[in-house]
Amino acid sequence: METALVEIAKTVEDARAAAKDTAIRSISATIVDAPTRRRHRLSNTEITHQGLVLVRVLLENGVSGIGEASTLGGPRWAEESVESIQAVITKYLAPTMDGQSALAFEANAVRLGKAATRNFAAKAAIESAVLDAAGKTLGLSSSALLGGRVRDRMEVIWALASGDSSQELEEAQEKLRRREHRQFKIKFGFQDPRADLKRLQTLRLGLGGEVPLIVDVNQGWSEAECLRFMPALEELDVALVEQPVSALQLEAMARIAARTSIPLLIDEAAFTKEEIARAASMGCGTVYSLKLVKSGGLFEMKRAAGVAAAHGIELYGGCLLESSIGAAAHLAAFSTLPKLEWGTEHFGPRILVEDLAVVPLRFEEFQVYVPDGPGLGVEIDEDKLRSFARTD
Ligand code: MUC
Ligand code: MG
Repeated sequence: METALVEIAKTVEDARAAAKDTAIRSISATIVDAPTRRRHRLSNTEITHQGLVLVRVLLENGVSGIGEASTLGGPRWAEESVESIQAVITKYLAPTMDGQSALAFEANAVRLGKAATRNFAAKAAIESAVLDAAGKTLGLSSSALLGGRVRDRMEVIWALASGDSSQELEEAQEKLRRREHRQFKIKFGFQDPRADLKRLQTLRLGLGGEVPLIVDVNQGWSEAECLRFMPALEELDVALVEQPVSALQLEAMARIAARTSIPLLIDEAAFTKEEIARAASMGCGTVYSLKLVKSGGLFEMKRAAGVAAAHGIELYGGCLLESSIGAAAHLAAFSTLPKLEWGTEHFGPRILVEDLAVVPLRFEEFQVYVPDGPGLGVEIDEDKLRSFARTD
């Protein structure tokens, strides 16, 4: 009995000592250009590489953590680019984290908020890396630090975005055959709406009536085009339409939502929880896409989810084509949400030619699994980081 008590006291002592040195010693940000397996087109950009920023945090106790900021087509999906993310982290955000405890999550978020306005991808990457290091120090998963898991896996949607309808149908059929994905999101908006509808018809005919199809217009249509073409989407039994009009036209989006039977997903129109509350109360949509590039942090993303849910809005676990590193951070938070009605679209690790994690996320039976293990549960593959890191 005596020995056991001594053992416990020693473990508590060790934990206390480790926790004491949780001060942040350094933060670094490395730009990564990771090739994708095929071109990925959206209304306002087209990529063949993913622009990511890998953030590494080192604590005084020697533990290091990793996080990832993602962009899509440089400063086009959002206003941040990999260059601005690296600069803002190096010059403004990292200095404000110097010496702060990795366990002071909320106080750290306040400090980051004071050091820079918006710049959400940069802030979220730092918080993810700090949470990873904190979890490794305490021997706890990030999802445990975020409140504990309600789910350890979730349905994962695949995005079709080459613009070549026969290639898209083939790709979707292959995902179905391999039991990897059974719900698909089609990118609209980079060509004439009639051409987009033809692609959708090909998919609907090829995949049958049961497969849920989501259309993401990425702000590409005017209200008049929505008036004209939404009935065709209803005809094709589209399950969800994402951000059909400009993020700035909230009134138009509300009018479109009132006219169609298809639920609208609010994406670019609402980043902060205040913007969610406004878009929700205006009736812009009934589903919200959660993303770290919009919330700026994992705890903040959970608060954003709460605001959306309070307005009766369903939740969709969004992405920005992150590698397993950034995806693991999102999944850590998504796993703790009481409801995640639409699952997630974290297919990023599978569209990259090479994922950045030593062990990529597990995709099985149409689901993606929240990685186990302390912190985020993923490690950066140093060789891949070296091969894709931008050196100039
Ligand atoms: C978006 O607008 O949803 C997510 C998947 C994809 O293909 O684009 C991103 C951003
Ligand atoms: Mg979207």
